[in-house]
Amino acid sequence: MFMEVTVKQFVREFKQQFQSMYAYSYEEGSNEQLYNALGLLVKNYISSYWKETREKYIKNSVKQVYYFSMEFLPGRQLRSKAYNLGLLDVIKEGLSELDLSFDQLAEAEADPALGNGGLGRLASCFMDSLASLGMAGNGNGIRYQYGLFRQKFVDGYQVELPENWLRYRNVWETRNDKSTCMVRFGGNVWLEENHQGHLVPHYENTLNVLAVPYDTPMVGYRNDTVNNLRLWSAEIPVEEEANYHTIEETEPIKEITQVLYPDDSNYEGRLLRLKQEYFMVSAGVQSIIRHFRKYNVPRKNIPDKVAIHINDTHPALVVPELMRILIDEEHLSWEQAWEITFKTCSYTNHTILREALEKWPIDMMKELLPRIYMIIEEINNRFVENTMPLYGERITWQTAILQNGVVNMAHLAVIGSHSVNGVARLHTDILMNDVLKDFFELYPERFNNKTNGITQRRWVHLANPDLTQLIDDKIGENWKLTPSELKVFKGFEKDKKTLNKLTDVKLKNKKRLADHIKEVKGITVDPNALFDVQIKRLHAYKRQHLNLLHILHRYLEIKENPSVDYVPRVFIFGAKAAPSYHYAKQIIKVINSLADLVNNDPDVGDKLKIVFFENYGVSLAEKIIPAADISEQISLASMEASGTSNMKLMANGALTLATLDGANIEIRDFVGEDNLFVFGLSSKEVYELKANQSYRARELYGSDQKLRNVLDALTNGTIPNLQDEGYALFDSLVNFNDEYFVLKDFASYVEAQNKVDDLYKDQSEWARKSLLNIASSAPFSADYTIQRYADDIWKVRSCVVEDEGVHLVDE
Ligand code: 475
Repeated sequence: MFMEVTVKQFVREFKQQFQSMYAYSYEEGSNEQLYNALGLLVKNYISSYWKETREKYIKNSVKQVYYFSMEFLPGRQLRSKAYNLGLLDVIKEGLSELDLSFDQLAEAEADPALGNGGLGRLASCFMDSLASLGMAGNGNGIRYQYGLFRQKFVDGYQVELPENWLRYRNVWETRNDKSTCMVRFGGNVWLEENHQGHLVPHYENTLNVLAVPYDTPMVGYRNDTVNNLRLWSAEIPVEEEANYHTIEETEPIKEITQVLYPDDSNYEGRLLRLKQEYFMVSAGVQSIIRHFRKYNVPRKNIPDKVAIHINDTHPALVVPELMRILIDEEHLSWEQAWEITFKTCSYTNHTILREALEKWPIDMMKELLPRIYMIIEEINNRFVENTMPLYGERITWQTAILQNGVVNMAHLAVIGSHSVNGVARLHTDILMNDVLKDFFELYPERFNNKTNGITQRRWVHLANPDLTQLIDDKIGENWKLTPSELKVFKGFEKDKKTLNKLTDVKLKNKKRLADHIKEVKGITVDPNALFDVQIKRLHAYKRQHLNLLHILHRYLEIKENPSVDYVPRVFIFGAKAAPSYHYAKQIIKVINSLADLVNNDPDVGDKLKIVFFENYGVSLAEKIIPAADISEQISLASMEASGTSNMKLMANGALTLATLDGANIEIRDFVGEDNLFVFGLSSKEVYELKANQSYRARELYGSDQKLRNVLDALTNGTIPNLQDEGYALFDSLVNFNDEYFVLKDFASYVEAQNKVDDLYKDQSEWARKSLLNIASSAPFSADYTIQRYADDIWKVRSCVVEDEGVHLVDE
């Protein structure tokens, strides 16, 4: 069972490693250098397992999953890799013998922000679970040279800076020049019959791009499994270098993998984004097929040996690309190729936001990917031919791939996959009854739910070591391998000593966060105050502005009556706005200006503090989440597909304050109604309100005095240093009828917040509920989620021998 390295051996090897890299003693090394040396040494320890895992998969010819995603958000990797290897303690001890601090070195690692938010982080949790379950799971994505922008606030406004995460090298990746692929764009394509009577495509004037894979090991939790995350980088083909005469001429190639698109909610339809998508898809599919060619797998057996997962529609071109290779290069018939493709592919939808759904102009697709477009057209024609006689005109045209001059990528993904899933029960219901309801009529058997999950290894064991120790002390360590055993912790809900310890752990985490707040924001907060946390992308549907209105309400109440009995609170935000999302940026500005007002008003004191962290991401989340008391999950019901910060916060003992949206509903079901705070419209009510168009935001403004005071404070100069941002909010909420029903939910939100205060006054009752949340969080382990994907969709099994690694008994 994994890595036997003694402290002595580690110390020796670390010194050697450092010296061989930098040619001086580790004592003179900077944190970056020390981190690099340590990282490479750990990677060295990993390498034999990486090799053996690969060989094992090949030898046993096991079925492999390829998770295609435009985004991965792995977070810093040193700690989690060392932990999963079982080496973390040895390394810490060894370093301290050298008078070095592991924590300090670990902070020197760049956090690869190769994703926008939930979808990318989910992909990385899944990679961790696949390896930890001993399943053959590969990631396939893009090695963006620049990750999601680095967010700064200047005078309260968001400013975006480039995220050059590769500046100091990336010790985890291995460039794999043996496995490059060529990806073709544009040019002319025509079909000609060859000697055997096959129609084969001929290409001229294509732009050829070399796809170079960079592989990163994904280490399973103490089970000898190391899987592969393959990220592709675009380069000029060596043999074509002479054709490029100036730096400018190389731009169209280099730009393909230069930067991540920073919008998680709006489909823009830029040509470059389509290039990125096809580049990643084509390189990935080519390298899969090449692998199976090499091992002589009969083509018809591909679905028994490969599952390709399409993470949202961004990689949906997998469908025509796999068809292309099977038909043009493997010379299969259309019918054979289709059977294989459809059985191999599966698709997850992550959002119902209409503006996020990808629809590529046919003209653009035709010009950039002529052969792929021909195939899409043929898929569409056959679909229409088959569907029309059975279901008639309406359904057929509603579900067609080609509609009004665009390629509907969700339709391509559904038609080309044997499985379509949503990411929480409610979300899947909405897909079946609304967003994809015509498809549900055509293919009910394809639809299924897979509620999201998170890896407790990163988000509890490592982010919250004191809580982990407390749980270990009470129920033993089995829960780490069998998450369902966490429920044993419920047995301590009435144990005063345990509850006190739990309160101590939380307070310690809050002190640590308070220090960090002081350091980076210069704000002094009281660790005994209630820490109220909303961390996620900034979007109107997530309703950070509802949170804002409530804070403003409290502020006004305090000003009117300084002795009002509010529990001291620190409102903590972390959120990036898409650079082109003007309204989201205005909300950021208003929150920041309100923070300036509230944090410096002597009448307010500790009753109210607002901390808006800059540059929210995985590393910051790891600091905030263990210190949270309240988890704000306040999206308009029906809008948030699942949420995953809700699960992380719950697992760390925060109490959820939620609308009945996404996975919040399942959280309620597991922890019980009494142990969280629910408010607001239900998704059914939201649908009804929208359908009967009876909502009048202005009437609420007119009739609710408290609400009016708050809304007026946006525009009457109460909040200092605003341009038109307060008016913009007021306008959208009052004059443009409040698209996300913020005003409608305001009263019940305030009421719920008051209940939060009341409960917090009873610290032992609070601790009891917190404990129940922790003990009820196991069902949201990504290990269970992945087991369900494996059983129901991918049909893959664990390759580790019994009694090693993670065990999934009942949930
Ligand atoms: C949902 N990202 C969460 C999470 O399932 C859910 C969209 C377009 C372009 C780039 N990124 C995106 C998303 O749609 C996204 O992150 N969706 C989120 O997926 C995981 O928990 O509710 O909003």
